[in-house]
Amino acid sequence: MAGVAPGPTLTPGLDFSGQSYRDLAKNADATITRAHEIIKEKLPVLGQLKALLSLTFGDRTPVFVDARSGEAKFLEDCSDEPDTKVTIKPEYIVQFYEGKLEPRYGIFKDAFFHVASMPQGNIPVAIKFGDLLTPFPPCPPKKVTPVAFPRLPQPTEDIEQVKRDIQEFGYGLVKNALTPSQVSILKTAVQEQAAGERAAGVARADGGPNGPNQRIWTLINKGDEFLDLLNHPLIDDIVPWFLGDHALIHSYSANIARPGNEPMQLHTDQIAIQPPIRDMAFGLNIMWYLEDVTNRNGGTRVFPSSHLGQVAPDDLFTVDGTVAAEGPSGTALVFESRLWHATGPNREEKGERPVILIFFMRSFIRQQENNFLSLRKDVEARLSDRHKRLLGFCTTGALGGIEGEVREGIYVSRKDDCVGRIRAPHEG
Ligand SMILES: O=C(O)CCC(=O)C(=O)O
Ligand SMILES: [Fe+2]
Repeated sequence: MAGVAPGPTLTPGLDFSGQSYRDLAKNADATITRAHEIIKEKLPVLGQLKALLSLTFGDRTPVFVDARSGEAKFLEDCSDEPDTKVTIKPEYIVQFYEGKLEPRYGIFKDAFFHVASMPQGNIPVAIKFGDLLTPFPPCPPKKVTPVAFPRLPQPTEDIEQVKRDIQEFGYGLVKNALTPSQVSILKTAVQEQAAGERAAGVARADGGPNGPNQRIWTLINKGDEFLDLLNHPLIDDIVPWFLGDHALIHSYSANIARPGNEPMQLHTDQIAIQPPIRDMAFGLNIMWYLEDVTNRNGGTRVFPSSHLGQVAPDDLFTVDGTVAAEGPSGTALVFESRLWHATGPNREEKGERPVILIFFMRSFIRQQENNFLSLRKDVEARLSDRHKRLLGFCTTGALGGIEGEVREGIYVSRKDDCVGRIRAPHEG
């Protein structure tokens, strides 16, 4: 358990604090030394950075990769102002090198919680640095032009065409997945919930410093409309086809993109999968359009066909070269989890782009939203077997049982009397 100290000893005699396999302080030094060695080994390719980069490991003074001209140099000291400053755990450098960590995830994941570790200056240089350390550096996705993509997916009611589009482009659009009256019911539910959460001070905002966008998480708890949407036959048609049996809801949210937002950081929905396996898709997102979704009002920006191969953008903070997945209200955008995409910028003066996202992952992946802990008891009492399966309250393939249950298809719920400590004298 990297970085988590042992808890207090509860049982006299079972204190392991005197035993150790490594000296943690020495280990940290050894990792930094290894990171330095890796960087030195990679200097011939790091020349491509064409920049001065500083690297700070924990509380150490920074070291530098000077790639401003010719072959890069490793410097312990440099008085010039770096183009890019990166604060990073040395083990990430080792993991990049071993192909165990995707550089985009590695470079930004800690910054999510500790702003101080956000790279500063020219951020694409930071990403490129990580890529150049990896065994298989990715290629940038193809930019959308009429020559590069003479055809792109269009909304269609032909589900077989949608499946072909998902395979070829990483996404497809199901036209009229919702009727106008279904759209109206769901849109009212989303908009009223959004207003309610704002009024109650529990709203989740993003999309730039002013947070114009609003995300409504854990829709399972937030109204019968959202329980009903899980009965949609598109789910039956497309999710098992793509993810095999027993896929689970990874997250169930609504996202409202409002004017003045900044586009989301480009990402794939499986960037947290480590090691970064890209020859398999782990998830599938179904996004239900509750409004006409356009290039101007925040339509999801995608790099078509970027789900295939070692592909990743150099710059996560521009949507140049992407295309918006446009469709009339009632459309369902179905996209697989390796596709590079982002919520688009809403450049309208007024109006909003509300959508619902049901994100499914294969049955063995830990869910983004912890349904077991977040599901309201009153909602749980009303769930159908189908809901329970989708949320992970049913055993599949020996997973998800309680008290050793491995039979297939057993519904489980929290038991307040699981077998605990019962000791009897041992005979024989
Ligand atoms: O709202 C959107 O357009 C996309 C949201 C998204 O990418 C996500 O939830 O992962
Ligand atoms: Fe996403």
